[in-house]
Amino acid sequence: MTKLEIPRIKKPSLEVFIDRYFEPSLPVVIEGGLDGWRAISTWTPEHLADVAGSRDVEVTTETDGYFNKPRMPETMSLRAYVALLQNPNSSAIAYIKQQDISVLPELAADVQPIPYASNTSIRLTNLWFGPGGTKTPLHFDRYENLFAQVYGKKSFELVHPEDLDRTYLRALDSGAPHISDVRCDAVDLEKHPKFAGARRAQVTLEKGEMLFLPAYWFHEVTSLETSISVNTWLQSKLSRFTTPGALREVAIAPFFLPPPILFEQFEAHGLGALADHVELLLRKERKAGALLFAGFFLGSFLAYLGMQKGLQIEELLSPRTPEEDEAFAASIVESSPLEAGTKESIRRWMDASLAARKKIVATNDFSGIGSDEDGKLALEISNFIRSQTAALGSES
Ligand SMILES: O=C(O)CCC(=O)C(=O)O
Repeated sequence: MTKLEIPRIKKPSLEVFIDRYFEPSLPVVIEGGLDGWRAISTWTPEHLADVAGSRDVEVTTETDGYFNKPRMPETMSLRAYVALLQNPNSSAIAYIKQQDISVLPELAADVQPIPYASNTSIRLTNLWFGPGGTKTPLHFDRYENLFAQVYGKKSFELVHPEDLDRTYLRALDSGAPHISDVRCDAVDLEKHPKFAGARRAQVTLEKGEMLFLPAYWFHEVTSLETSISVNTWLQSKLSRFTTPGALREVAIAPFFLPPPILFEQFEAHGLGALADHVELLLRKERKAGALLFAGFFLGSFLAYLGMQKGLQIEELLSPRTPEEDEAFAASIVESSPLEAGTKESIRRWMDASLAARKKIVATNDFSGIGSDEDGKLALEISNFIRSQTAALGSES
């Protein structure tokens, strides 16, 4: 195992935070990061019950505290939850996890402003509140994470995002393909031998500290005592799309993500910038991933053409089999104003990219898949996308 050190720094300026940590995707603990928050001086379990006790929250329960199974949460008042937490006879571990804080306006007001969030868009702010012994399994998220520890302590086990092939993630069609079956605090090397080579870090987050956890870094999170945390997910940077976790998401994403929805970045960065990412992937020798990625943008381009002809987003996103996707794409291409030769190329690219997608979903693996031919096709698609972007630009 390679041990990574996560730096701890005292509140840096926004510029320093962005240049040294946010841009290069490096986790960091910011000491005193939450200094301005009212929550730091007021929040305790009892206080939350006092000010927002009548609000409903979602509570998930696990007998051993390891929250690695899909469970239906139970709805109860925050006051009832705090009573449960303080009942010495409770045997199971009940956790308010990933609770959208906007349903608790009395509390949301105490955690403002979100430090270091001003340069990018906030997706969601969540409350995590539970006893010692909760464990969130090793997984990644697609968003940049500003994780604030308001009360109690939590321990984070981190794994470098490029070590995805050592993390034994669940299958791509499992419904939870971002979750690993490795338990960092009790690694079973018989079952998970490749995890021995993973680059790992351990961080203990204390009250008043904030952890910046870049998108796609793996994390397993354990509460060391009664703990209240608030995390904010930010839209991830486009450059993160070349990490293996992002490719995994592309493999199972709906093919026709229309431009306004495509990670909400399509319009901001333009198709040309996305094409750069195909080239980056090819430089990293991820040929199958590059083909998949390029095919995905081709799908978005076709969605764009479809929307110009009056297709609605629901029609583009309605669940379809890969075969139906192909037929749908063919119909958009057919009725488009593109030249016959271009139409023929698009059909070939769609076939190749859908075949790569099927293969990756079936094997749950990118490594070792991807021929030079895949790389060539990815580049052709990317060049096409670039030329179309230029054409769109000159129209406006
Ligand atoms: O605090 C936890 O239990 C998990 C937090 C987490 O996974 C996250 O913020 O993404």
